[in-house]
Amino acid sequence: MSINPGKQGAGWEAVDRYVKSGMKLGMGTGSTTFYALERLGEKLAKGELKDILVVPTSVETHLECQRLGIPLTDLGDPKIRGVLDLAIDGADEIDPQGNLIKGGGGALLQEKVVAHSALKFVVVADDSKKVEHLGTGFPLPLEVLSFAWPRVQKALEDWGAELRLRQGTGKRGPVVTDNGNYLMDVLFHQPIDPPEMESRLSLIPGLLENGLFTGLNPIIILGDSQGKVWEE
Ligand code: A5P
Repeated sequence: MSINPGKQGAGWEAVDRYVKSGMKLGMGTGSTTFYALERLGEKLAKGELKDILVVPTSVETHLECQRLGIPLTDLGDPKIRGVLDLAIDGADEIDPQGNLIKGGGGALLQEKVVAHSALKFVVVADDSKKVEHLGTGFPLPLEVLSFAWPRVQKALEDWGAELRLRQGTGKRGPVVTDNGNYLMDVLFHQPIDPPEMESRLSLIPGLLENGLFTGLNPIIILGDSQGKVWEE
């Protein structure tokens, strides 16, 4: 696999700057987070970090942690009780206010639970993820109860949005998430107000989660194609 210097730089920097021994971490899903996992695994193996516990946000992240020898647990662990010291995750779009679109990898539901469980949230990305407005470029992912998707489609089309049910590759038919639900991707055609849209979407029955992450005040670490890394 070829290395992406921007993603690698951002992922490594998040671990080097923010992860301390003894922390309970939430780890997201995606190629940039996987560079952070790589760094975490390396530092644990060398003994530079100790007593780390990780709550993964997807089956893929769970498996990657197992492969790297990173200790895993879940939010119900008595040592955690729903509160993490830090979560590190990628993003599909980042606006100037620090609002995010996430869910390109289909893990948005667990990612949002983990981000909201963390005392500090660090977003890692290459600089191509920065946009002026969310929602008109990268389609907004939704996790939807399979029974409810036609109803969700109608509700969003009535708002003038364009939706599609995400289709699998490697299996015909819709993608089924780690939680057994469907994914829909929405284009709004016009800039949206992210906090307002996140709230409005949460009122639609059967729409289990949307990929807008607002109000979290994340630390954003970006990297570019030359491997230069900076915090926004
Ligand atoms: C996973 O569902 C997403 O939220 C990812 O965090 C997002 O797609 C970023 O992925 P990359 O780091 O692979 O760009």
